[in-house]
Amino acid sequence: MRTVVVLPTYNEAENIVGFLRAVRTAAPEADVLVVDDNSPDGTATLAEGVAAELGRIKVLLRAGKAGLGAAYRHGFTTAFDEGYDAIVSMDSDFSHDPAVIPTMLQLLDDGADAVIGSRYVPAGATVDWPLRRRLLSRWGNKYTAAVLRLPVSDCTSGFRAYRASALKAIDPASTTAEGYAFLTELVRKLIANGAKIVETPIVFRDRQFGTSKMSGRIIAESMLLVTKWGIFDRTKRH
Ligand SMILES: Nc1nc2c(ncn2[C@@H]2O[C@H](COP(=O)(O)OP(=O)(O)O)[C@@H](O)[C@H]2O)c(=O)[nH]1
Ligand SMILES: [Mg+2]
Repeated sequence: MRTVVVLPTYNEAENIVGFLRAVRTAAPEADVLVVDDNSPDGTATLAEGVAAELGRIKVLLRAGKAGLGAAYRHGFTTAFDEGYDAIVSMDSDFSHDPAVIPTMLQLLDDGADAVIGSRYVPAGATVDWPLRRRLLSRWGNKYTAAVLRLPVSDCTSGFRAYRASALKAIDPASTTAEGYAFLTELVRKLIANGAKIVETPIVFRDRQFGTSKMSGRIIAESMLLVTKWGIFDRTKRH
């Protein structure tokens, strides 16, 4: 399977160099696509430097910060154009361990259409996160799964592997969410389309360097959209 790892970055100057090396070590066969929203801290330039050294790393430079959803929409469209068979998505701040990538690709090989690295299945965990974020993520996910009736325990995990054809089939460019809700929006569309989703445990570690881009606005968008989709699904059924 020709594989690309899509890495959205915004102000990850302290992480990106080491992270790109870690990805190459863990998944040497995979190409990498960095999607940077013109980070003022020079993340893209640093990524270009590693790209020149290691090869098979591309940096997609976008005009400005437009959110995780928009960055992934752009990255996935590029990955489709370049004909990859498998697309891995993950954060660029070491919260997601690149060592799990081969397991995810194996699960795709075994027949999954999408593999979600889950904090909320047995052996999954979140460490170092403040209690506030742990609760928000855990209960946000419980709410999401209940309201949307999704058989997935971690809809907002950004660490995933997709069979490119299954992802293309739901047309990610047609999604609208800006923040984490984008991840839920994809799960919802994949399941509606009959995709086989498998969860594999991951241990999510809080970043050691740089800062989170999570905001009250992103949380509000997520809750609002999940509620809206839930109401929409119910009125459609009746
Ligand atoms: N390109 C791009 N990347 C983003 C944006 N917001 C967050 N990211 C990246 O998405 C990943 C997850 O974001 P992060 O702030 O660590 O979220 P948290 O782990 O939930 O606190 C990191 O690699 C960020 O650099 C954005 O607006 N544009
Ligand atoms: Mg993070």
